[in-house]
Order: sequence, then structure tokens, then C-alpha cells
Amino acid sequence: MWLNIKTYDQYKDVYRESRENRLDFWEHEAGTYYWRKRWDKVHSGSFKKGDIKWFEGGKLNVTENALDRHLNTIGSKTAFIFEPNHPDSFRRTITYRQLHEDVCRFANVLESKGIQKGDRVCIYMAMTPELVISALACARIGAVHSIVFAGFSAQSLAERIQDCDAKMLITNDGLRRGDKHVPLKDISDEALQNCPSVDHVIVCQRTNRDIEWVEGRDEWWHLLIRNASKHHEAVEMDAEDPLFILYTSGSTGKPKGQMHTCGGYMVYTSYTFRNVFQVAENDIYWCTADAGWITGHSYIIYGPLFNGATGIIFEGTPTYPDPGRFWEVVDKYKVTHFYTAPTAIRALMKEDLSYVKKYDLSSLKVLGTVGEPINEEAWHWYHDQIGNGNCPIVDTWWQTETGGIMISALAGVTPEKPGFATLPLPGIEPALLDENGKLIEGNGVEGNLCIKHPWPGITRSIWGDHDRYLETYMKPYKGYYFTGDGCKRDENGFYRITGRVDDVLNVSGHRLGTAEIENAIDEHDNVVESAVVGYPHDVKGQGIYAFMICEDEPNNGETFEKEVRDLVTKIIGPIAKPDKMMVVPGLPKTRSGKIMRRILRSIAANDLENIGDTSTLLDPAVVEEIKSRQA
Ligand code: 7RM
Repeated sequence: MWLNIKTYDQYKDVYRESRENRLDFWEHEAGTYYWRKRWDKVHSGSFKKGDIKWFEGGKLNVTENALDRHLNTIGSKTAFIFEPNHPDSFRRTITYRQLHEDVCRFANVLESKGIQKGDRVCIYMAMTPELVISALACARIGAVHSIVFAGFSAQSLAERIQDCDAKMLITNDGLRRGDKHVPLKDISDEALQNCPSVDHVIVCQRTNRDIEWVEGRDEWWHLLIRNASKHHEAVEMDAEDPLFILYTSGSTGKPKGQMHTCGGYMVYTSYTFRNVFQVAENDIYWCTADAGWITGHSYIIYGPLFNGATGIIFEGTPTYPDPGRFWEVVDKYKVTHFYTAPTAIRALMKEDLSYVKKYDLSSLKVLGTVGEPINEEAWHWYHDQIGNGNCPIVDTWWQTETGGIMISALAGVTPEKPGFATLPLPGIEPALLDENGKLIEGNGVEGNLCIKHPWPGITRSIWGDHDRYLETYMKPYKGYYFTGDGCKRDENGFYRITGRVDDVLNVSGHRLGTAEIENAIDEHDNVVESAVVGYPHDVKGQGIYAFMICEDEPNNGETFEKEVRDLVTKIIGPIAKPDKMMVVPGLPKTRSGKIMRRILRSIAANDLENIGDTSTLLDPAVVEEIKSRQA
């Protein structure tokens, strides 16, 4: 029987059991899936060595668990409801049986193009069912998918394709999000000029705009699937074979390709989805994330399908055609579970309440948040106005690296507390450590959040750079996994994530490295050096503030700022554009040349009184000059 925790007492019991007998706990959970061959060893490896394995020797295909297994029981149940960008465009529902057929067809197409087990396939698409079908078809043939968020630029796309040597790119002619049009095929063409590894491009029609065509390389999705068989025997995978790569920003250098594997990721996303959201048989579950992020992977695609849930794939935005869009969709489909980002809540609570009141939201049973800390004001608005005061809110803390939810209330089962992710899931043991690596025990404390023991969903490596994996996660606190987040544990043992303690920004729930943005800004001819920090922003959570040293003082400040914004958009994408900029004569640096970001953060937050000690700086006068420019 699948574990489905239904009471707080049961949670406490299961948590204790999982702690006393961790491997039995995971083995039992894994035993509920369809394995072609059972594993030889539940778990091996450690954080110290960074060689973590789960269910080694087990053979499976995740799509048999997401699709085939359901055919005899819920084949005619809706797997996905597709809601397009514009409410008047064509919408459709897809049953488990249809989805299975579509995935099999496309798996045959991929194989006919020479894609084999282990090959990488890059997916750069609109939020439509074809994106999900592409990912699942890769999983079915054992190809490793790398989904790239369709808001990234040609250069970012190229970088991600090159890093994993993808052989194929699947894209759309274009997409519409809100009133914007994104020419995905044009962007892909530009990216592919520098990607010799790609020899096939499959284009799925979405906007019917004119596009360039490379004969022999490009082919239409709809023509390819026409003659493809709807039967496909899933390729047998080892539990530890890679399932996908997903790039995420870190504090230094280029984005890291997080590598997730078949067996552990399946067990972990399925277990967490079931227990956190408590979705019942006829519920309608809606996660508003984009499939280009880990939330979309784990809680639009994989977790819900393993559990046979009905989910919504939403192509649009919270504010198009008006700020009532989310609530209109909730009303239309009688959504029971709604999972979104705090930034969306903060943006919508600024709008007139009539956009909420116009719709019947009484179908809602559970609300969720993810991606960043939620402030109490937004929590209460969500709870009162959207949940009508009677829906539990699950504030789910996790990361691309963790594969699935780690700290969260279980909806309606365990207690909630505004601003707190609350308690760890059974199987997960958080630990707080101080700067010196000392374990902080007891309650009412604060420290750097680490995890004590490996769990099945953890990323196994950074694609092509295992040393960086060890450096980033395993070395900072020996014997622990380091999350990069700061965290409080209150008197009752509830956890509150306070934000990153490294140079990673969280802008509207999007994770961005300061170094990446700085590298982009430094490409400007007139920029000598730059430093990027976050500052509190009432909708985005964090805004981006760029301090720049220029070769020549720009004669037109506005033109210069626009050039920098355009440059960052071109190199990374619009999400990384600085909100505020300042040209400075110098940056606050230590004698060893390290930029003192703490000082820049205070200035960016306009917290000029609390800049602190500047005596260790190479040139303390720089700070006075920057302060006077800010004022
Ligand atoms: C799922 C996701 C991970 C970072 C993480 C945190 C922050 C995520 C919460 C949160 C406070 C939360 N993956 N974060 N969830 N902070 N409360 N419930 O977002 O890899 O893109 O980002 O996001 O800083 O380290 S991610």
C-alpha cells in the first residue's frame, strides 16, 4: 500500500519510524511501483564521498509507472486539461490512454531520428501538452531530456545545448505568453549556429508565423507523428540511469546541469506529491509553474502522473487578459488544489479585489506556495481571499537539487504557520549549522540549513563536472548536504527559510546567480567591472541592483541603462534584467580584492545606517561616494 499520511499523530509515528529505520522506510515506499526487476541494494554512498545511489540494480521505466500502469484502472480519466494563453483559444483534455498513445507515437518518432538511450534531447517549448509529451517520450526511450525555460535567450539556450551535447532540439515555431510573442524557432536557429551536436530539430506548430527552415535538419511535429505507431515498448532503465538534466544557477560561473536519475526521482516525487497535497480521486490539481523549472518537472509532469491525478497545463500568465485570469480558471475547472509562487500572489493582491470576487472559488480545498519565502501579508491574503479562510496552505521548501519537496506541511494533516515551511517530510532530517560547521541543537535557533542523510530525490551530479557538485554541496559541511539557505527553527521546532546565504538571487521565484548577471553586464564596451546584489522588492521578492564601474562616465545615463538591460536580455533573458543601476567610481573591496557585497546590499536596500564596518576595505572612501550617489 502507498503511504498516505492522514493524521498528525500518524505523521509523528511515521517520522519517528523513518528516522529509526531510514532504509526500510524508503524500500517500502519504492516497493509500491512497477519495477521490471527489483533492486539489489536499497542505498549506497554518502555525502562525504558524493557517490549516492538508490535502488541500484533495479530495472524500470518511469513512463510505465506514470502511464502504462494506469491504463487498466483509470485509462479514461483525464490526465491533463490544457488551458491556452488566451481564454478563447482552443482548449482540450487528454486522458491517460491518449497521453500514453501520444507518448508512444512520439517515442517512435525520436527513435526513427536515431535518438537512443543515453542521448540528450533539448526541449525549448511553450507550455502545451506537447512539451510534456516530448519529455515523457524521451524518458520512454531512455534519452535524457533537458528542458530549457522558453524565456531564456539564444545564448543561454546554446550554452545549455553545448554543455550536454544534445543531439536534438524540440521547439515550437513561436509562443504567446500574455500579449507577448516569443519567436522560439528564430531564437533556436540563432542558438544552433553554435551547436554542432544538434542534427535534428522538431518543430511543433503553435503560432503559425513565418519561420526559416533548414532542409534536412528541421521537421514538423505533426507530419512526423502522422505515421508513427501508437505502440512502443518502453526501454528498460537502471534505477541510477539519468532521467533528465535541468540547469540551475549557482553562486559562481555558468549554470549547473543538475542530473536526476530514474528510480530515486520517481519514488521521491511521487511520495511527496501524494502526502503534501493529499489529492483525492476526483480532484483537479493546478500547479501554475512553467515546466522549464524543477517545480514543473516534479509537480506538473512526474509527481501527479505517478499518482494518477488530473492536472492543468496552463500556457498563460496571471494577468492576461486581466488579473482575474487565475481565478477564472479555478472557477471554470472547479480546481481543488492550487499551487503557485508568492510573487504571483503579491502581484495579484495589489489588484482590485473585484477580480477575485467575480469568480466562484468554493471548489478550492488546498493552496500551496513554492520558490521563495512568503511574507505574512501575502499569506493572509491568500488564506482569506482565495481560500476563504478554510483551505490549508502548504508552504513547500525545496530546490532543483532536492528533486522534490523537503520541508512542508501536509495539507490538512500537519499544522501550518504563516511564513514557515513548518516540518520536514518523513525520511528527511534537516540540520542547522553555524559558520564554523558546528551543529546547532535545540529550538529557537538559526543557522545554515543542511540535510543529514541522503534521500532518493537528491541530484546525483552536475553534468560533466562532478567536482563542482562536491565543492558546492558536500564540502562546505562535511558529512552533510548544504542547501545554500539560511533557516530558523522556532520554539516548536518549525522551520522558516530566511533566504539564500550565498550569491544567488531569487527574483520572482526565479533563481539567478549574481556572477552570471555580472558576466553579461561586463560584456558592455563601457563597463570595466560590475557587482550585482539583490534588494527587497515588494512584488518580485528580490529586485536586481547593478553597480558598475565605467571606462568613461556615460554621457546619457538613460541610454546607457537601456543598453545594459538589452544586453542582459540578449545574453540571459528578460528575467535577469537589472531593476536599478548605478555607475560608481569604484567597488567596496577587501585588501584581497573580494567585493564586500554586504555593503552593496545595505546601500541597495537604502539601509545606509547599517552599512557596518568599512575599515577593512582597501579604499573606504568609495563607500561614501556610492552612498552620496544613492541619496
Ligand atoms: C522549488 C524551487 C531553490 C531556492 C531555495 C530557496 C528558495 C524555494 C521556498 C524557498 C522559502 C520556500 N527550486 N525557496 N522554496 N524559500 N520558502 N517555500 O524553487 O532550485 O529554483 O530554487 O528557492 O532559497 O534554495 S529552485
